[in-house]
Amino acid sequence: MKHTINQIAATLDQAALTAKATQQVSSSQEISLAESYEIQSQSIARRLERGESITGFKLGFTSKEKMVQMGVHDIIWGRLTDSMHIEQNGTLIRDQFIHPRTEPEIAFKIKKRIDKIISIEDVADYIEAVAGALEIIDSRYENFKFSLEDVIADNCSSSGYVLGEWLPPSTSVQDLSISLIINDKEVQSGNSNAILGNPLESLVEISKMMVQYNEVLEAGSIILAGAATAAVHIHKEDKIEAHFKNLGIVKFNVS
Ligand code: OOG
Ligand code: MG
Repeated sequence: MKHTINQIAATLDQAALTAKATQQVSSSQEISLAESYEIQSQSIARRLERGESITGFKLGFTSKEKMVQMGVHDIIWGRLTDSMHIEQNGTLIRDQFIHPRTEPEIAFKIKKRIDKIISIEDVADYIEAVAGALEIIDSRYENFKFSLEDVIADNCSSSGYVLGEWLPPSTSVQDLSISLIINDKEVQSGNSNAILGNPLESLVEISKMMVQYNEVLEAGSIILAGAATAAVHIHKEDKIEAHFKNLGIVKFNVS
């Protein structure tokens, strides 16, 4: 049976809320790209009705490493809310997630409203601060498997984020070594230029997508540029760290 946009949004929201995986939408019906973003919007609206607020946006599949890991090859965007924020050195409760993974990210804080397409030359005018970050992704689909439309509908697996210290916008985010360390062992390493050749390009890309989907980036919004490495599963009692050249260390623990 074909489900409505509203029903699919409710199912995905419930899957996140109860930490129980659901079937891929694409296993039972076809949805268009526009419909998948509409499902995302409606499922996030349910969070907003429960009192959450939007803190920013994330990009996905901005690096070859992530495209190869997940088999999806288009840039996508999702929404971040305040309830997804985990304090630096804070604790993530494993049982509130289905099959969580983490990945190092670069974060930007937006200085002034972006409501048009910006070019790489203009990007610096819009950045208030930069930071290292860790994203927690937790696909609401069984086996962490999805099509492009599935993952967009599922808010691009967004589940949590930890921010490092905010640094001045003059801090270079290009050509930075990045290392993901779990329980004192390096499990992934990469370079920030894996993100679109230059992580600043993520702001150009998000500005294009915001215009396309009639959204705006308000001053103070957080943007996650997308991971430069594959994501790694996390488990109870894990101690997670990301080390970035120039941006310092970002950490959280799992209980
Ligand atoms: C989708 C989210 C992709 C990234 O940084 O590329 C993403 C997923 O991998 O589940 O967050
Ligand atoms: Mg990510």
